[in-house]
Amino acid sequence: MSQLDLFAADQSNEFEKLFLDSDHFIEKYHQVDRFKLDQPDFAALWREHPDDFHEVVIHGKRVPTPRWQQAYGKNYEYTGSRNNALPIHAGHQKYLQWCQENIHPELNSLLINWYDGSSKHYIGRHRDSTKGLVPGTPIVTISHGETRIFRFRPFRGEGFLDFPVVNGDVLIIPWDTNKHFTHEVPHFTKYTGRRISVTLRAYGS
Ligand SMILES: O=C(O)CCC(=O)C(=O)O
Repeated sequence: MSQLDLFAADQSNEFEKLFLDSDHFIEKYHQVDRFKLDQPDFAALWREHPDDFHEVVIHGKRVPTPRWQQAYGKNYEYTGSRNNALPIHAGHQKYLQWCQENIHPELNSLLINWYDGSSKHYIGRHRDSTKGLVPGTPIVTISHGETRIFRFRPFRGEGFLDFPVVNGDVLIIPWDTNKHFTHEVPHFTKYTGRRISVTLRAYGS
């Protein structure tokens, strides 16, 4: 599939609440127009990825993340590491404005992940660190580029549920869902394109 095909899908703006079990759910806005990046805008955002891979500490060893990652606005601290934030810039305002108006007014920081499918990039099973977050606030992930699978598993439980995330999708993980379910973006060999995710969180002052 060419990179162009990856941007071809264009349907609705519909909102869905998707239950993971009887008590926990995620929410999804499908293909929000302003987040369906065209190729030039995608390429411009792709060029912003850092040169180096961020490193986390696992069992005392420094391990590079299998994707590029950069925090903006507030440092993101997780897995023995801190992703030092760069300042939020004008290109980020559309994410903050839309998410504050439509999802939660306190969303104030971004973490961007760049996945190159041809390099087998992924993010492994985890729950988001809540250090410094305003209690009760949601985590929001916006997808650009190649469609990938977003997988949820019950924390310390069995089984999984998969949700495709396509160019322009906005996925909302409520606070309580992040407590009880892990999430991940696995790599499968069919993924050879590029995906960028923009995650918004609400940090207290
Ligand atoms: O790429 C995504 O959509 C998810 C990113 C994520 O889970 C994270 O950065 O913690």
